[in-house]
Order: sequence, then structure tokens, then C-alpha cells
Amino acid sequence: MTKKLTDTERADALSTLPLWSPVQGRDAISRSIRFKDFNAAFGFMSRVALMAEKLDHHPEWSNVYNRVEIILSTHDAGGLSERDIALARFIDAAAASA
Ligand code: HBI
Repeated sequence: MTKKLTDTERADALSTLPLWSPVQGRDAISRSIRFKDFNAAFGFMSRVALMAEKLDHHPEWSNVYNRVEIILSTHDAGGLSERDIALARFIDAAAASA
């Protein structure tokens, strides 16, 4: 069972993830990314999907053409966990090199 981050752990983690925002009313974080075109967006999603499977930790996300909206939270923990922080770091790296 994955543990939820404490308030201090969450604040510390979020301070290292400036591109992510807390979600109103949920213990979750979100990021909206715009790519140059659909091909770049979907290629990014493919990379993240493979890593999500590897981590057994999956984003809540949507895609409209070159935009991808992502929310991360750990359903098993009922909130933000280390798994979300790890996936957020991978997402930031993948988006930066898309
Ligand atoms: N992804 N975001 C998220 N949260 C979970 O709790 C989660 C998941 N992917 C797979 C997963 N849990 C499995 O461990 C459970 O569905 C068995």
C-alpha cells in the first residue's frame, strides 16, 4: 500500500516541481503542456505510457491536438505519493526533449 505524502513532504516535493500546480479540492498535481503539433504530443504520450506501465503508476490525462493535460495522484493512497513525484519528474524530462 503506497503511503500519502505528509504536508511537509508534499511542500518539499512541489518546490522542486515548479511546472506543476496543486489541483483544487484534490490531493493531486496538474500540468498542461503544449507541443508543436499532434505528432509531438502523441509521441510524448507514448513515452509516458510505456514508463507508466513500467512503474505501474498511471496518469489521468487528456489530449486535444497539440495539448496534453495531466493530473497525477495515487488512487491506492487517496492522494499524492512518491510515485506521483517520480512520474512527474519523468514527464518533465520527456516534455523537455519532445
Ligand atoms: N496509478 N495513479 C495511479 N494510482 C494507483 O493507485 C495505481 C495506478 N496504477 C496501477 C495501480 N495503482 C495498481 O497498483 C493497482 O491498480 C493494483
